[in-house]
Amino acid sequence: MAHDPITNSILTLLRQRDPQIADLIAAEGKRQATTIELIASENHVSAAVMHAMGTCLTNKYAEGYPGARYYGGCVHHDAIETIARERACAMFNCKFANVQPHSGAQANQAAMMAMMEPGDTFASLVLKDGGHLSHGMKINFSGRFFKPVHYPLHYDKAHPEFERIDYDAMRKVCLEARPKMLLCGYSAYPRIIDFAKFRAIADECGALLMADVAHIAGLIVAGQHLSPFPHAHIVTTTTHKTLRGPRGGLILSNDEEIAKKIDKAVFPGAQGGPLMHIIAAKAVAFGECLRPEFKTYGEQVIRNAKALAAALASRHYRCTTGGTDNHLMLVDLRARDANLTGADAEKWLEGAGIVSNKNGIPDDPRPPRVTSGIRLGTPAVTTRNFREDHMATIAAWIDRVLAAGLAGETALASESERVRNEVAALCAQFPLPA
Ligand code: DSN
Repeated sequence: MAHDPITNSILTLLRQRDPQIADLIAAEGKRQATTIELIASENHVSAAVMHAMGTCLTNKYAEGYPGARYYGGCVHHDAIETIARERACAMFNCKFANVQPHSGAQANQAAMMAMMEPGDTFASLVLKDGGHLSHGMKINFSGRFFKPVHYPLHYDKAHPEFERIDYDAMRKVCLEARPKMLLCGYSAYPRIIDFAKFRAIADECGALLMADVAHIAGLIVAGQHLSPFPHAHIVTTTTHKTLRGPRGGLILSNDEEIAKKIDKAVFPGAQGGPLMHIIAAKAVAFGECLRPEFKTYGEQVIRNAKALAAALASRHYRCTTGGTDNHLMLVDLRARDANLTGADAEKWLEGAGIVSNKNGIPDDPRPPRVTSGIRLGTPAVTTRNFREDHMATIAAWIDRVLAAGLAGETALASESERVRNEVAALCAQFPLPA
């Protein structure tokens, strides 16, 4: 049986009907239950969210929006989508929400298609500096159909804001390129985003401000990060990271004209039938986010991240920008040992039951499949009720495994086994949500 109780209950029936898939799901449930999840973009949903996804709502086509569908039989779907929208607006204190995007990338696609014509220019942070695939990579729709210009970080080691956004340089880039949209919000940036500063620059250069808060959305809702409202014209996010909902996207705004354009860009512009079972699960997760205990969760996510960054620093790892203000850190492994790579660290740590992802650091000389860094985040371990003292333990495990990996295969094999057992013993004390 999987150790994950929610998955266990679902599997009872599935095991009779399709044992092959049931066994694989059980194995994944066990993996999640017995390992430490440090991927900054992942989390563990509640039983209520998980159950809402596995319902009869998946059977229904509901193209359109509440009260204006292209199919009959949508009465309950209208009510569910309306609740999801209302809760989304309540979470972010804004007026309009589109809860239909299937993912964050599709939310970004719809937002860009709503406000720009093909060939238009937008400004963003490039992926290798912490941005996102859908913020202008050439191989993505955003780089193929629009023209990205990128603003920099401070790359000068002597600068007090080293590796943080260079707001003055960003202003210059925007004044020169006159982008139609200015994007902020990142996948691997450990510091506070000053949305008011972005808005001032957007206004100065005549751009709309779009904030992709996929990573920090839950921190915003918990009151632990500045809000993008009232500064951003459009806010996009995923719903499965710090928001702790089902995999999906969400677009928010305060302007009725913009909201109408976004609705059209999502459907019929980018998508067909909405995933109503996922929208129901979004509504359930948003309901959870609106409870007082979510504020406590957000506070603890940040406390844990700061504790993990400090514990790693004490072991001679360098977190970019010198630490973190949010849920994630980008660890430059070269400070610990010049031969350490992100690819090796990811693999070695996974062997010891600690799951992370290799990640380029700003100005990384190594290619994306190798990298000099790993990205670590605390949303999932905090859901599991790990606290600051556990972060110190995790940092010690990370160092033991990486030191053993550098020492060679034999040392790695025995240390990995020891750490894996210690990790599993700790995980057993902190079961996944039930
Ligand atoms: N792929 C996500 C992440 O890991 O940050 C961003 O969408």
